Amino acid sequence: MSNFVSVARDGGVAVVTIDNPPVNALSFHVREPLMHALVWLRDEPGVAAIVIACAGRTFVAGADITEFGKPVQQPDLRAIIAVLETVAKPTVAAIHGTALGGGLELALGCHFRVADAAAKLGLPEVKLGLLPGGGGTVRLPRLVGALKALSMIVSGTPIGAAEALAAGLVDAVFEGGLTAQAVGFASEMVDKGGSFTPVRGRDGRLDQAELPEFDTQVGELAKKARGLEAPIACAQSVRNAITLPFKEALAAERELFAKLVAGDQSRAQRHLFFAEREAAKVGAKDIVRRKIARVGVIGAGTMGGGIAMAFANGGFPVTLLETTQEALQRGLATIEKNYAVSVARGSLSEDTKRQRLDLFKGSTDYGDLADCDLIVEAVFEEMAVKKDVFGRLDAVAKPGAILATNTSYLDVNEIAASTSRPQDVLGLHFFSPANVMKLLEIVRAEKTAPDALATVVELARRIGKVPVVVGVCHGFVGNRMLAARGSESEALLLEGATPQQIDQVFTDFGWPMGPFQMGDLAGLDIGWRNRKARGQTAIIADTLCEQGHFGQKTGSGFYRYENGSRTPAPNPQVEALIRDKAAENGIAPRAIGAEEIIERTLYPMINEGAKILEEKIAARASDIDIVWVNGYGFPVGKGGPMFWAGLEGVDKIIGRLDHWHERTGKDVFKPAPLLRQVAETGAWEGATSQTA
Ligand code: 3H9
Repeated sequence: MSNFVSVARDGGVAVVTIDNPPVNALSFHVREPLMHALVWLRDEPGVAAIVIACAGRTFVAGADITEFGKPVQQPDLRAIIAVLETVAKPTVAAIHGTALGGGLELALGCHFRVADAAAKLGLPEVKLGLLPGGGGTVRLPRLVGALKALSMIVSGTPIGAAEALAAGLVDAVFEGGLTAQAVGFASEMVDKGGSFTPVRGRDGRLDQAELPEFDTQVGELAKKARGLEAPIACAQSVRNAITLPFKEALAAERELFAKLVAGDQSRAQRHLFFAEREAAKVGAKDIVRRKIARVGVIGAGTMGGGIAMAFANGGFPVTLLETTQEALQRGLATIEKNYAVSVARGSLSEDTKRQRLDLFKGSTDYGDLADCDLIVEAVFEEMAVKKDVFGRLDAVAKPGAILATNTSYLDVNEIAASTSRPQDVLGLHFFSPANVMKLLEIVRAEKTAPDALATVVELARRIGKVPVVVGVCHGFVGNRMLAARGSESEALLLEGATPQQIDQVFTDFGWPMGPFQMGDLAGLDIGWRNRKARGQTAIIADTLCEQGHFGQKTGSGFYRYENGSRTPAPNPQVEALIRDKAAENGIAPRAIGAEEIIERTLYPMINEGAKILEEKIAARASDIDIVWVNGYGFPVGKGGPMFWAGLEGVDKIIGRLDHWHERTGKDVFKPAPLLRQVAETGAWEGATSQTA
């Protein structure tokens, strides 16, 4: 029929195969022939049943995301599903790989769904700032009930075939030979005879009595949504499935979808979807990656233990090295405890826990690292200590082993130069807790070999991390911009803002917490130690630390935490301290508004991002967005700092930076030349290449 949709006959059953690599997205060039095929087969008397299957590695993974934001070319997915529902003969979706978004909605247009045992099914549109717009919110509840549909649609997390079978989403699960089994299933249905009710007509599982429970869950959800529109719209649409007739609920879904797809939040989240994939494209496709079979981790403290767990979770055997048996046993015990907590929470089975623990080999002898293909050190953050470790590694590691430093700030070129094999050295900046946090800054040093870099980028994705390659500078991308974001914190306090006021501006913006809550959580002593090492001071934070107030762990910091509570309460002593210090420094407090707080925290951060691009520490503005969304809680609905700068208006940002630069003379406010270029060209990428 076309290159993308073909039809074959197996007896009386017609098999329609979609073949649109890599993920069989429902692009216009698929929809058009698919529609023709369905209309033809519906009306073809010799065809007794229709199976919809896919070639390649997966069933349809959704609508074609690249088409969003452009005029819709008919037939759209809804029209195709409407035609499917006019077919009187049995229709069967044969699902392998993933049936996601519009893919699952297409399958919901069929009378039956059969799945390969390894298949996953879900409606992940919420992660793109959308709701399922092809009838998913009104058809799924008809099969699995409204509460199950709510949880699937609002989380966007796919479920496995067995769960889908138990929930009523699929009708049969097969191991291997899926298309043939689907044809067999369709023939059985033909033999059974009778009429087949489309999903839209099956109201049996919709239960008004579930509404109070449904609304309670939506209430909880609304509290967590942090300004995101899509989860709320998803919930509203599923609710409509219970309260409105099918047609009206479908029309309401369509309206909500149109609104979301045209909005900034979905644009931002779609940007992040492609940015994440772009960031992982490192090195030519034909670069031969090095083989990584065993990983070594040096240091079994919080960071080293977390890194070791991250690799074990990805299925890699890990040699964990410590200086003493005691420290090693302590580290291994913590790892075991962490896995036990996951088992207790129900997120890990006892079997998997045992399998993971079996992957660990503890040692206090550097010689035991000789069979490792990648060795990550997570020792004390001090150049002399790191160099000593790399000297030892140089002596024992096998040729071609990749040697990585987990540093947050140190010069990876200097560390590499302390070995005889700088081409094998790079930085792997994990974020704590390393077994949980997705972001991995991969630091490319001057002499890092392209194949070593490409190997770790691929490896990072295999262990579920989001990798971003960055260059060498103090703090790399994330921590360097964090410093710029915090550079005015103290000044804002002294001039009249309170910690809670600043934090409120951050949480209203969509951050999970503000900078002072964050400081209290991480421990104020960390920043204090860093400042002392660099000869820097911060009037308020230093005083708090001198008085022993390190944040949550001491019961007080910028906030009070009474009786072990983790909820920050305003701290009158801090407010008095701020007033005293302001008076000492001759600063008269004034009212400071939310706008000013944003201008003096987030604008310098964007400016620093522009400098990072100028210096080629990051390859693209979108890489910076990925760092901030995955490592620092920048709100996804705003697409990361550089994307948000576009929404905010780069012209406006420059104007205000100029203003604050004039007023304070501080470098953080001096607009980077690249920022001015972006204001002219309207795009980060074009402006970036001009400075190349
Ligand atoms: C939707 O369906 C809306 C409807 O409800 C309403 C309609 C009216 N479109 O991730 P990978 C590309 S919204 C276009 O690296 P994996 C991707 O960019 C959609 N392109 O592979 C990449 O390109 P490149 C709901 C897509 O094996 C390549 O495919 N569906 C799409 O790690 C490989 O992707 C979703 O949200 C797409 N839909 O993971 C599912 N999907 O090579 C989104 C992928 O040039 N997709 N590409 O960089 C996924 O979650 C993963 O891609 C998947 C495979 C799990 C399928």
